[in-house]
Amino acid sequence: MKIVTVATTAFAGQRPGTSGLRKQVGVFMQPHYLENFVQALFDTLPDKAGQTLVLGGDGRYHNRVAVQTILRMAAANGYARVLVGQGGLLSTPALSAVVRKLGASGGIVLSASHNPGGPDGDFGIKYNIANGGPAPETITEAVYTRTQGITGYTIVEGGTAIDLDTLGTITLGDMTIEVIDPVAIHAQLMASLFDFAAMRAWFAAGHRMQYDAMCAVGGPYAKAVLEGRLGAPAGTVVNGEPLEDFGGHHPDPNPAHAAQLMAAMSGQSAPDFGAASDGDADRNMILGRDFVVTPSDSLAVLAANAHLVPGYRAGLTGIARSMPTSCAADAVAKALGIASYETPTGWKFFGNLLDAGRVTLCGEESYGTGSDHVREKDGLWAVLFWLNLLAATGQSVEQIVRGHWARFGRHYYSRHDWEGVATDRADALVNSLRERLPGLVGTRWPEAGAACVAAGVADADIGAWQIEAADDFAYTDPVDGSVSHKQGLRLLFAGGARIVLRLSGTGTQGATLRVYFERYEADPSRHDLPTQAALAPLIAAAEQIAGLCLRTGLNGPAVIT
Ligand code: G16
Repeated sequence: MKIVTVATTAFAGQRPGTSGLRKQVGVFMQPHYLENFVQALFDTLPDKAGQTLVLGGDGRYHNRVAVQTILRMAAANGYARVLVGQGGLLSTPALSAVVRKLGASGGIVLSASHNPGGPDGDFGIKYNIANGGPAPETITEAVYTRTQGITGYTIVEGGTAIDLDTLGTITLGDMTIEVIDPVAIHAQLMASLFDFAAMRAWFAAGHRMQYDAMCAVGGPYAKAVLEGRLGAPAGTVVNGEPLEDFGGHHPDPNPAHAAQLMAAMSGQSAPDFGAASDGDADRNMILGRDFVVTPSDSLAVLAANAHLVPGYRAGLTGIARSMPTSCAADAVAKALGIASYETPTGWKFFGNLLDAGRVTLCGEESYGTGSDHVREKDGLWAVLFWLNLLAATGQSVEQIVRGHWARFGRHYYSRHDWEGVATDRADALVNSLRERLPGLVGTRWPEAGAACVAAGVADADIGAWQIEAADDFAYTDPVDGSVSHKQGLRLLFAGGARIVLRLSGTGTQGATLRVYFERYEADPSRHDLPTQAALAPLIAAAEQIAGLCLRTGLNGPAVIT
């Protein structure tokens, strides 16, 4: 084995965002680009002697090349052992599970999550620490700082390609590479949490399900459990083969991008239960027949019914949600008499709360739900949790959600994504609004009242649509005291309605402005409003207050979920 040091120069912009470093494939394929980032990461971590690293990705274009490179760099940087998913594949939740189960010092996930793949798509890299969760900002910032001063990286030179497809052990110099089957490890973890016998009976009774894996890494995991262990008919999992370009699909499980599943779940002959996961299988979407469950409601429903699931029968310690996620889960926490936490966007902010045992369930509006079984959100886990509830209650998805609303009230919720905004325009919009926040407190928004009337929403005078508080969300981690500023602009109306604006940290082209709307409705006779109509007052107020069309130069949001 010959270790060489290759001279390099720094690339600008290697700062990780909400979830690792994400760029277009062409950027990652530049000579030294990936190597610089990996070397900066290895330089930032303590001594690698005797340490185990877990490595794998969602199989998107460039995954195999990147895995080969990182293996040769890990050997040159002194790792004792690397565990690689077979074929170089690992879902994000499976990586978290493997890091925790096998005592690794950390893991590298190669993924750009729900972003499209292929030669013209996106690529990404993220480091997870020994608890199995995304590295905190202290580490990602240190890595970024190191990338800006890097002058060389070390790597094992040449040699033949390492066989990633055959389970077993290979040596690379002093380092051992173990090609593992993460699907079996994850399936075993799921079996330890859920009532597989009841779920098998649900399928045996003739209930049907469609799981859309979106040609991404989640297919084999879903097939192994649903069609393998639970006896669902073959074909329950569609788009189940991971492809480098996700079959040309946008592997983002929401009603806009999972159009095939939405169509399949419509009509009297549709399956009882529909679900999808994203590129790296950590996101989930839950559907009933002609019925969409919002991610915020999903978290609340899981929390309220956790006692029906073996792994959570002992009760929950607390629930955490990201700030833009609806307050539906808070209502459940209050009813259960347990703590609720509001964190910034990004799964990394849940890690300390989970490690400290303060929360059992976490969730985000961005189709992420998870628990303390790993330190990532987990798409298949959320789907199986729902399946367990269907089997335990005998109810449909819609019945469960409507029952939940009747008990806790309904939190109408929507996110509008303004995509491809020029970065300077997006920054100017957010900065201008931030400066005007103090002056907005106490103001009334007659446009909101007018929008109520136009949308046929009767309560035109709800709190007279007055802004009670407005701020830029800051978070102090209750476990380690670290503070994160500028996490989203909040306009809080009397009566609990909210508008939140923030810039996405996961895009790769221009800026994406996310505008979140939430409004609480206690009255069950008003739980059937079309969501956009129910939120029309807030949507009108946001346009008036922030000047969205004018300042972005766009006619409207590209995606509404
Ligand atoms: C990542 C993070 C999530 C976050 C989401 C959206 O998910 O892990 O915590 O909610 O991005 O972030 P943003 O609004 O900044 O784009 P994923 O599934 O993309 O890894």
